[in-house]
Amino acid sequence: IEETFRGRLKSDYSEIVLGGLMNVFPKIEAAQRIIIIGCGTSWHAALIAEYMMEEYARVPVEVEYASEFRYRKPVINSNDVVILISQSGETADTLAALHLAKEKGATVIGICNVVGSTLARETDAGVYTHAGVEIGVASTKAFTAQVTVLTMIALKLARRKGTIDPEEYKALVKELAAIPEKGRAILEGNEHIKRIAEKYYEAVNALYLGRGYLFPVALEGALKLKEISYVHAEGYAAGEMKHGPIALVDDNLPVVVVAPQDDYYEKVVSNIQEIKARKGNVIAIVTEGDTGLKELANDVIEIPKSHPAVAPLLSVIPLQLLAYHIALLKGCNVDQPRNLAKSVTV
Ligand code: F1P
Repeated sequence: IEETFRGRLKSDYSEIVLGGLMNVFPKIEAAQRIIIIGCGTSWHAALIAEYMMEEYARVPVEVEYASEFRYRKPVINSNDVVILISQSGETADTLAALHLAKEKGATVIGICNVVGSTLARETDAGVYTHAGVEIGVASTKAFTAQVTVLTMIALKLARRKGTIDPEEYKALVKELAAIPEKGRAILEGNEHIKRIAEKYYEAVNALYLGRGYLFPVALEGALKLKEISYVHAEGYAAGEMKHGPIALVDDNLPVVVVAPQDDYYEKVVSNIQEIKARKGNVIAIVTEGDTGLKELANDVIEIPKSHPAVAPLLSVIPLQLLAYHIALLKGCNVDQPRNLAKSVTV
């Protein structure tokens, strides 16, 4: 987080971070549609961007798995802007999607972490996430950096299009600047998260739930657990629980619910009540000082209060730490999980 934000939020932060996009920004502004493509964690970052760009920049956004997009004969127009996200910049499916979009005349933009990677070289323009070297195979800080960059793009686009209230824009920029400090506060809760991991690491399944901007965070939390500790985990939009996953709930199932005090709070609390009524074990990610959920959930992890649109940047941190501690307790290699490669080049 430090690396991503260092010195970049002073003055007009977006001119500095998004410098590589300035030439294509008029095209982004004129786009009839933005298509955002990635794999795995990068796809989850794309989903958050969809929510944000549609809410604030009022532009239609589609999110696609690169592995589907490249094969499914999608409709691509020359006035589409296609944003490709990849930590490594070498993921084969993402590069194939890039080539397809380019062939159809769309403007192609890359967001990646590795300077000089194929994605960086072959896109029309792009942004480096500068998240430092990702040592572990499972993407973690790259996710935070991708979401940061996408948030900046969404806000800049909204500002230029005049679709965001100037006061809300200012408030969101401030919120973004406060993320590193709030992130540090969450990291200080590491020991507490470790103790929660000790309670649940023998579970064979886990469910992750979130709503709105925190639905993709639930997906990402589940993916991290799967990737590094080999526990079967599913992420769901909390409102979907009653359409299937609720059948899984019993006293053996840990359910991680991302439940800060936002507009969805009441609905999420009622989801938690439904889980508790079926004897599920709830680990809730809550806003600091939320005494109500402390009573209701089995365990809570507190995060500082934030604007809902930047909440993914904070709420993903305890989920990454939870997966990390569970993996260590199970004796897994957190940096080199079995069957996974840092760059999926085939
Ligand atoms: C995509 C990805 C990662 C995942 C793992 C396998 O990589 O699915 O999100 O954690 O490392 O590859 P990338 O295209 O973002 O480099």
